[in-house]
Amino acid sequence: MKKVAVIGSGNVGATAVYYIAEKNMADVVMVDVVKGLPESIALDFLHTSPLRGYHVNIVGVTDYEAISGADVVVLTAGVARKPGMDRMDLLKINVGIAKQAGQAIARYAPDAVVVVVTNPLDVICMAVLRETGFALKKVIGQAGVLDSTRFCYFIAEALNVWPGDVVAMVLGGHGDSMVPLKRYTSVGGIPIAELLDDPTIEKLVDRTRKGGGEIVGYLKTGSAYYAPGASAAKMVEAVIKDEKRLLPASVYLRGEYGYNDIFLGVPVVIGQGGAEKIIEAELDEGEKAALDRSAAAVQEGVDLLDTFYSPG
Ligand code: A3D
Repeated sequence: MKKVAVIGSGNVGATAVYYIAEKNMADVVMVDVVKGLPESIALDFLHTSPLRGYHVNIVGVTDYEAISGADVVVLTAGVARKPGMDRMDLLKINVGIAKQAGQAIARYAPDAVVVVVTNPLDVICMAVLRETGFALKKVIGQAGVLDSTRFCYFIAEALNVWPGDVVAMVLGGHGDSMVPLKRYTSVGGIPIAELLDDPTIEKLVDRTRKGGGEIVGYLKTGSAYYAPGASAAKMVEAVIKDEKRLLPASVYLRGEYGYNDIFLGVPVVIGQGGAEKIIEAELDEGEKAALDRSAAAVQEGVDLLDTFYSPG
């Protein structure tokens, strides 16, 4: 059995573990700073295994040492976005958490691939990369899988078709500046431009950009976790099973798409090595301009990171 460590046993962390267990993907170690929380959730999952037929081991701990030898580490520890709170407001708190987690990952799970979920996503990826000192392809941010599944769902709803038949690609930073690419979005292989008119597509694009905020608006005291947990689990599965899935994910760019020294959502092939290959899809002028705006928004966060955080 492979081993997955999930740091943060809150809503997203626990939901990711749920999907990992349901698919018998790997043994799981859940870590949290709140004593009793990971222990109780792990036990609850184990009680469920006879009912659901999974046979992975799940333990909950408050000691990072237990992540030793993990093949994949999922970082969900952090503070969730509250209404009125910008993603960047979370930066200071969550960078501190990412720093602690990054040091523990480097120490106890030096061969792991890290799937980052904690917000502000693209900036926390940078903090984790700096703190672990890992190879670039080993730190991958989960955002594009979630943003794409939301776009897919909205398209399926508009067309009244099977959601699994919609394939979408959402690039850029995880925020309002994300770039849903309608040219690379299709239903059963048919480009959406042939199925929906432009104003309708624009409405769905807009709803996708605000997808996280729509849920925060309802929940008031937290943010989405079923789709985020499932998205993280999908990336874990791609690594654990060396699936070579072509998914949008936030990776460190060195010249790809014209950007340097920044994490940004682009199409990548994910396998046991992590983000094994970055795919450079051709973008038209409008798409590139939108991606430029998104990269600039992420860069603002990285600049902020640099003002109060130094690696080491
Ligand atoms: P929540 O339910 O509050 O869980 C966070 C957990 O982290 C809590 O149980 C905390 O006790 C724990 N924690 C805090 N500090 C540490 C630490 N140092 N070590 C270990 N555990 C710690 O939040 P959530 O699960 O809803 O969200 C978790 C993070 O994911 C937040 O930053 C969200 O903004 C982010 N998120 C990102 C996406 C993306 O698509 C990128 C989607 C949804 C949530």
